[in-house]
Amino acid sequence: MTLSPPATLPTTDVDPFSHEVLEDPLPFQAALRDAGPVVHLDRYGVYAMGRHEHVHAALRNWQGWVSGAGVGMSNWRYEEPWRPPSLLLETDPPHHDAPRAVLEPILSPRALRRLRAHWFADAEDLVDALLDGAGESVQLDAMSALAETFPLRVFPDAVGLGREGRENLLPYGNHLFNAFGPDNDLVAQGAGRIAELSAWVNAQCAREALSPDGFGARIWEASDRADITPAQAPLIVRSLLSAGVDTTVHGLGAILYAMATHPEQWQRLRADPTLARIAFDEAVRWESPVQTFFRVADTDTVVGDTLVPEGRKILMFLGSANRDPRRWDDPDTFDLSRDPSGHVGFGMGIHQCVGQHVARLEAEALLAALTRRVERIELAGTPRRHHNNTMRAFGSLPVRLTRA
Ligand code: OVM
Repeated sequence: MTLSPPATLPTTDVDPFSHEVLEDPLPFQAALRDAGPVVHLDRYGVYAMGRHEHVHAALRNWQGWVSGAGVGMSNWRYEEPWRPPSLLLETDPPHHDAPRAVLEPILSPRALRRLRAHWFADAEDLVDALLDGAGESVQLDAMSALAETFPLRVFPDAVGLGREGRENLLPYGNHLFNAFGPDNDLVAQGAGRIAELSAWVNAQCAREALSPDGFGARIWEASDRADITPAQAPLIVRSLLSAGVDTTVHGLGAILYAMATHPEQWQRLRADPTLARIAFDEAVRWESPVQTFFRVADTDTVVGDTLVPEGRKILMFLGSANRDPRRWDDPDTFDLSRDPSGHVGFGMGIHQCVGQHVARLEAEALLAALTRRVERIELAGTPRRHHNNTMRAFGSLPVRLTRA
């Protein structure tokens, strides 16, 4: 028996990284899913997957869909990476496994227990300060006042960073996530400062730059045990600074937007704050702060009736899989009654977000403080999207908080 050649290859000339699609990616993603399991993006000469079934399976198949040639559009078989590759995100087994095994216990729920009480208290202080002196209600930008402020208050301290230069973290991450996409205007916007920002980030990864009690120091201790080499340690610290800030900012933005637009779900959460974890995962499914990552076909691979040739890039639409009506009832509805597990907003398989417990703890702490003190959270203006080649994000989220 022979494999039949590809019978169909649906194509599109729509640019998923255009400002029009970044402003509202849902119509494009619906068309992508309906076109078939694999679609060719003519504009870039890459393939794409948008259905949950196929994205989920491909993310679990690390042998067939590899990360070592980069998980952005640039194919490192032919192009130089713009920075030294991540030892976690942009590698395959066996190289991937030691860094992953070192980082996983450092960010495990058990290891985070010592941070829990501090982070809950920090969230209460932040929310108190916002409501303090205000009357019955206060109007603010939930992105700058909450979604950015809270992670920047707790996460750099937990890593063990010094106090200088923390304002570099968000612009560095924003450019990094743009750089996974095509070389478009968004990448050009960040290019001017990236040398300076990278130099700062790289300097913070040195052992001497890190406090002795943070995640960074734990990574360096793994090199003392020879679980990783001393050359690997700073790159693993860099992963924390790369993946740990913008993602949680926009994850918190997602849950705050969900709550501001679903008052009945907010009351449900206030009545039962133990729903905070489900609420955050449902927000990650619904908004998918990380929208996409690429893989490369390790060998000629047939998906559905389409052949993806060996060595070619394929774009996994996490956000589309998380809104696929073939997998989810009423996928566009934000609903605390659903079981969001199985969403691919944190990825899936061996690369699945190693920091997800950190993100969940941040969300839990902030939601606990807000549910206790805030009776109503409502939009007080039109939210403004922030366009990024990889992230679904808000630039501003005007809300009114009414005291409990
Ligand atoms: C890394 C890295 C950077 C960006 C994202 C990411 C979502 C990882 O440097 O390891 O995972």
